[in-house]
Order: sequence, then structure tokens, then C-alpha cells
Amino acid sequence: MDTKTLEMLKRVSENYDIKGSIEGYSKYLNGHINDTYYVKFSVDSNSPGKYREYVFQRINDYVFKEPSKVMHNIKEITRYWNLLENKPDCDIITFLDSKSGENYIYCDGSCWRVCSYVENSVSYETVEDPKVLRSAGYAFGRFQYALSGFPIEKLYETIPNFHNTRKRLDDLFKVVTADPLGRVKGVMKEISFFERYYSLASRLVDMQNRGELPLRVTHNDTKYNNILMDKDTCELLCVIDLDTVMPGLSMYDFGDAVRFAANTAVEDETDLSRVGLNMENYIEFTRGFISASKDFLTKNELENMALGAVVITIELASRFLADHINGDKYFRIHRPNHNLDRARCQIRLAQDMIERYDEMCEIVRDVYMAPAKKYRKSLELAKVLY
Ligand code: GN1
Ligand code: MG
Repeated sequence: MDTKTLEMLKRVSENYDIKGSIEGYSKYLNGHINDTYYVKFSVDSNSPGKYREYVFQRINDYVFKEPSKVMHNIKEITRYWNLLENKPDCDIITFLDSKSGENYIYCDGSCWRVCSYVENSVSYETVEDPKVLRSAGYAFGRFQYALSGFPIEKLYETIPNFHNTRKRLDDLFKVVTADPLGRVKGVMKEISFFERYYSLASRLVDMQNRGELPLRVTHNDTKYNNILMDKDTCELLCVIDLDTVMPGLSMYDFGDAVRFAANTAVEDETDLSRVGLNMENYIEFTRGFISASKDFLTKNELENMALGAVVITIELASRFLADHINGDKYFRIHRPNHNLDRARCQIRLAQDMIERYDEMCEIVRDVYMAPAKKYRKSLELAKVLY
């Protein structure tokens, strides 16, 4: 154990009513933004088997300029969630109150929060069983449904224009012009992709600006690994990573999940021949998500779900590429050119989605138009996995 980290975690823990002393910790490596630690406390030195497990997280304030607003959003939706009459069959992560009663603290100038480790839980990076992905789709659909009555004006837009894809592409073109590290010459082909698909990528923002799509409370980071499941039964336990819960479009949550979980390869795959849309995964996710949300979504939202997947994939590709050109300031990298690899992978995936777009739309339509019996069956199947 590194003593500096240990001391820091200790100082954080002193702000909470946590008993015992730190027995060990490990760092999670999968997030691109925050620093996350699993921390184990032995409760009583006389009975070594007794311990409590927590997750400590330092919020990245380069990305989240006002962490207290992030935590405000989380507090508000958690309160609402806990008062729901019809409890959703999947939970959301709850942060502990500090000694001063807030769901976060400041330590050494950084904002931290702590939650109990969810026992026997696991989160997956890749989809082993598409049926479990259906269950994940159900969880994210239920998330939106459960929060559909939440007074949206209570939420801050913690990262302004987070999914304003038109602006994301404009920002990319600006950094291309600035070219602070001379990296642009190596990515001309990639840049032309964004020029070509600029208007396609802007379509949802334009529809939103014309008032054709309602704002919802959205999760905005619906990666498969943001769902905790029971290690043994794959039962849904809870939705995590509530940092970007904000007003948004329903299609972004659908689309981002598809982007991550229905890729035939990982997010940063360098062998682009392995990258593409996994249609079986897409179908299963669609079934789960739509079965949980179809009753409250508008026809226009349902009709544009597949577009959400295309748009969000192009958008993330542009964000990775912009960060590469800008010197990797936003997304944590684990190797040189990592953000470029990520961007190329997302571009390849978006190209594949564009080619198969009609089929993607057909599938969504088939699922939401399915006669009640068939629809109920798909819902039941999703529930069997609980
Ligand atoms: C970031 O850190 P992580 O993995 O939870 C990013 C998302 C991206 C994602 C890509 C606040 O999320 O928007 O989709 O990486 N979060 C933020 O893997 O920008
Ligand atoms: Mg996140």
C-alpha cells in the first residue's frame, strides 16, 4: 500500500462515521474521469474476520467544474427515488452522509464521496450473455421511467452542452484549427469523417431546438459497466455513476448503451476489423430498454432511438479525437495515442451503424409495435433475469 494514498483515504474517512481502520485498498481502473478506490476497514482488531467495505471517489474537477452541483443532482434524484410508491425493481447507488450531513466532503482541496460497497456485486465490461444485456436495457429504461415525474428544473446542467453534438463537432474543428501539439497532420482522414457527417450528427439537437423532443431526466453515461449485478445470479442490483444525471434526450441513454455494449470489440480496440455493431446484443438491449420505457416515451422518441446510437457514437468519437489533439487533458489515457485509438474505434463503429441504420430502425419498430402479448412476453423474459 502506498502510504501517501493510505493517509489521504484515512483523512477522507475521518469526515464520515466509519468505524475501524483501513486494512487495504485498491484502485479501480475502468473509469476515464474520476479516481475510485475500494477501501476495506477492519472493524475490530480483536476479531480479524470482521470488516466493512466502501468505495471512495475523488471527483475530477477539471471535468466537473462545480462538484457540489453534481452532488446536488444526485441528492435530489435519490430523495425522489426513495419516495417512489412503486419501487423500481433496481436501485440507484446511495452516497453516505458525512458528519456534517452532506453527501460529499472536501479533503486536501478535492471533492470526495463515499458509498458502501454493494455486497456480492459485479459489473461487466463486455457482454457474455445477451440475455443479461436485455436486463441491463430494462434497468436503464426503468431508470428513465422512474424519474419521468421528477421536476426537471431542480437539476443543474453540470456539464453544459454535454450532448450538444453540433457544439461538440464545432469544438473539435476549433481545436483542429488551434492544433496545439501539431497532431492534426496525423488525423486528417478522421477529421474528414466529421465534416461528412456533421448534419447527421446534429439532427437530434436540431429536433430538440425545434421542440420536437421532450427533455427527460437522463443518466447520460449508460455503459454496461455502470450497472451492478449479483455475482451469482446476474440479478440487477443497482445503477451507478450518477455524475451526469441531467436533463437530456431519452435517445442518448439508449444510444450510449448500444455504443458500448453492442460493439463487437472493446471501446479502444486497435484492430478495426474487429469493430462493428453486434446485432444480437443490439436486439436484446432494445428489447429490455423499450419494454421498460415504451409506455411513457413518445412515438417520435421511439422512432429516433436508433439515430441516438449513431449520434452518440459520432459524438464520443469527436470528443476522443478533440482530446487527442488537445493533449489528453480530459480522458485518462493508459498508453500513447490512446484517445486516438478510442476515436478510431468509435468512428469505425459509427460507420457500421450508418450502413445498417435501416435495420436498426426496423428492430426498434418491431419491438415497440409488437402486439401486447409479444411485448408482455419480452417484459416477462426481462424480469425472469431478476
Ligand atoms: C467518461 O469516466 P467514465 O468512463 O464514467 C465520460 C463519458 C464517456 C465515457 C466513455 C463525464 O465516463 O461521457 O461516454 O467516458 N464521462 C464524462 O467511455 O465525460
Ligand atoms: Mg461516468
